[in-house]
Amino acid sequence: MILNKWWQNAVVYQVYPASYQDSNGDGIGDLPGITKRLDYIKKLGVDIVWLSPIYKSPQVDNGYDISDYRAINPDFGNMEDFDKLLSKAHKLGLKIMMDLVVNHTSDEHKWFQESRKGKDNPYRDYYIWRDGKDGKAPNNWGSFFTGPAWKYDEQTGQYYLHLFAPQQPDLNWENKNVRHSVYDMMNWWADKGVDGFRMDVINYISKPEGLPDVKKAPDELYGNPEPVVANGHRIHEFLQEMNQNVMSKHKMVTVGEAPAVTTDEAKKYSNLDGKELDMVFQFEHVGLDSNSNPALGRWSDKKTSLTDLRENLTKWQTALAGKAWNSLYWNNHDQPRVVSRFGDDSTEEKRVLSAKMLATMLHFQQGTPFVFEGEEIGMTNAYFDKLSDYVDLDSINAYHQIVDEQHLLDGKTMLKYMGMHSRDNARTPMQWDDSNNAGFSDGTPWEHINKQYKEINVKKALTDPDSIFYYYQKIIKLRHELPVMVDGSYALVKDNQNDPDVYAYTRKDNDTTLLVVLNYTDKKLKRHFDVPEDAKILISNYADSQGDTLRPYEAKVYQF
Ligand code: ISL
Ligand code: CA
Repeated sequence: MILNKWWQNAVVYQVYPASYQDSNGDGIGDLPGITKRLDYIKKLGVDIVWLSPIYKSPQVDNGYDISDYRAINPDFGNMEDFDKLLSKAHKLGLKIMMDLVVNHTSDEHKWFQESRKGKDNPYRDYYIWRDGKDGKAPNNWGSFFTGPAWKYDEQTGQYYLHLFAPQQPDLNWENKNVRHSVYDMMNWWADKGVDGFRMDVINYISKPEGLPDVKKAPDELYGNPEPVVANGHRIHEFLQEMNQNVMSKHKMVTVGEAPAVTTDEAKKYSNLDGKELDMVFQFEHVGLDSNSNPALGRWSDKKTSLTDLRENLTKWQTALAGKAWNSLYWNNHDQPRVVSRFGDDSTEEKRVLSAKMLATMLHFQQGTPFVFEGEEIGMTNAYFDKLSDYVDLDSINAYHQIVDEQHLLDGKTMLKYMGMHSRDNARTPMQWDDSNNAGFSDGTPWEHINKQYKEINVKKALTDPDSIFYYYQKIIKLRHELPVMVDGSYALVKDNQNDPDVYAYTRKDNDTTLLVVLNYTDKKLKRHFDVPEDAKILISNYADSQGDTLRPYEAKVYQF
């Protein structure tokens, strides 16, 4: 296996700029705030900081709607603030990974402003315009944020495609000028010194020929275009072209967000030959708790079983081994908090134990781990109880469609599901201390602070040697020091591979074996594993090992 890439033993930390640290009291996190907190990030021990979008944007989708790729959103600061952030990060030995959102732009981007002016405008073909069919949209696709994926534009009497919000028109990647405009912009950032890109829904950029109708489930108002827009027929050609024009010219790391990616596709995207991307974010393990009714999508209160989770993680570990490189993640700005989702936040003790158990499960696998801000202190879901607490357009739209329009669920049930799956769960401001607004801002935060900030915050975590923070710090350090965590082969422990409660796997290279044992439940269990007498416990969330007895959420890693 080829293990010669600088990012293969790296750990990435994701910052959601609006929610990290406000420096000027306007209630919105900003670049000077992040710069101030870089020492904290360094202390955690990570290598790379991924910044969610900081570009100029009307913020309809919190920056995933970009109106100028070469300017900073004024709420976050200016280019000078960015340069300071970058240079301080580099001084500390941290790399900066930018978010690249090029499946779509904002409708306020100058390309779109031009494009909508007329059919013969030079930018017309930068976007996907079509005539209607019998007075209706060109096809039956629905937007991922509810409603149709097409918007009629009176000025020219045509519809444009928007897979996300109407203010996020899709770029037309069939157009060579679009592609090269994107490559130029990427090179511009790389020349400035950024170290990589996380590419938003990058596997959606090649749309199918003819934009055909798609199947629709009985309760669905529109068809889900994902099966035909994900991994489209020209996607590998586009990424290879991007690689030749951009990635091959700089030392950088790339990770592509790739919903609906299979392991076979992932082997092409993130092949070790380096012709396309370095890694992709797959979505299968965070889709196991989706609703069985496609019209309800991810809105459900299903708890993922260990059996399903283990089967899926194992599939990715096995399929990509020696061929491609995995990303490893529980959390990001779109996903609920891991400790509330796969763990247990019902008591303080269980929260801490299960957060560490889940960190162990993920970080000992092969791939590059991603930690989302607040995960390292075990931040929980926000558990908002009224609709007016939510700010994310995706959650609010979904509520209106499912409850008010389609009457598929009553309001109470939908709010319960939102408490478990809304993207707002990840986006509440970072909890720095127990002072007003959790030390995030002197003003009124743009999004409510999680009510638990007095118990769960950075200040408290840093004073407690047994905190989740120090557990993450230790695990990250181990990845840098122990080659087997990076290169070791993964295998399930045979006798235990169908155990509904305990997950046990090994990582092995020529010199070392690690045995990872994880109790996924809050019960005391007995399990026997054969380990040599001189095996040592490398890390555990309990102070001692009781051999075959596994206490609630116990995680331990034997080294021999
Ligand atoms: O958020 C989701 C459900 O958890 C996904 O369907 C999400 O919309 C999808 O993963 C794409 O996400 C990315 O692109 C979106 C943006 O809203 C997300 O924040 C971003 O991560 C459109 O740019
Ligand atoms: Ca601010």
